[in-house]
Amino acid sequence: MKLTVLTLFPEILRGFFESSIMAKAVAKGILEYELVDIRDYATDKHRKCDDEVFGGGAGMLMLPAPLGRALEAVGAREARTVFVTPSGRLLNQAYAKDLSKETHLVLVCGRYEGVDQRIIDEYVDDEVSIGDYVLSSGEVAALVLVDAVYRLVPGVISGESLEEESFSGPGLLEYPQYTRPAIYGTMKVPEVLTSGHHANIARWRLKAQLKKTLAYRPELLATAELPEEARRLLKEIATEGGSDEPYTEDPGAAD
Ligand code: 6GU
Repeated sequence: MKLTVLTLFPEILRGFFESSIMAKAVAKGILEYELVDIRDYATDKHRKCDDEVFGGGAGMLMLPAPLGRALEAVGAREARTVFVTPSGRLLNQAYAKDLSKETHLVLVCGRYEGVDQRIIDEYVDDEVSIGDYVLSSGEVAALVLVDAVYRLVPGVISGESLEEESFSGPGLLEYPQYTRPAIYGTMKVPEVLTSGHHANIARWRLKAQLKKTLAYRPELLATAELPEEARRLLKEIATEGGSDEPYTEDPGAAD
């Protein structure tokens, strides 16, 4: 996959693209990237890239001409082109998976109040937001999108790590995990996890996933593909009584 990011602040992105997993994927030839400074496509001596909004309103818009030239130069018409903006569709795992199948993905980072609509009409396939909150920097949102997408490109990370994580599998949040030491200060690792009893461990983990999902993301339970065992565990959790407290896992609850 080739990733092209158009931005007024390439230096915000550079460190991420040069960091470990990304750099390995690039070295392996799985990924290729280019960071394009939109300002390099401005033609006046001030390299102006923004102007006031027709019709009035606060803030500045990105000018169509420099951005249009940048998009032409990177071959955006032949690529999947995504504008990163708080007024786009919400990013989720399925959409990231979809983008990970592209051979050339072009991301446009918005700054100021946004970009001239004619650029969106002419070049942009999708407008994507990373969540219902406002960031001052579209580059930060673009990095989130890049990270969600590139790691799903085959060969970037191991398939096993991909399969076990939240939002693949049955659609539950991940269970808590522990490593050495088994006793840290006064806190003990749930005994079942050191028992070597694989069926009990699997049941404890599923129950912990259900509890955590109930506490933080109950709406996921409506669409999760749950094994039969999960239905029984949900009833068990219900009889144990709910709590309004922040999520805590009772060690050994499924013993
Ligand atoms: Cl894509 N950009 C900005 N500036 N803020 C956001 C966003 C994007 N997604 C959520 N908030």
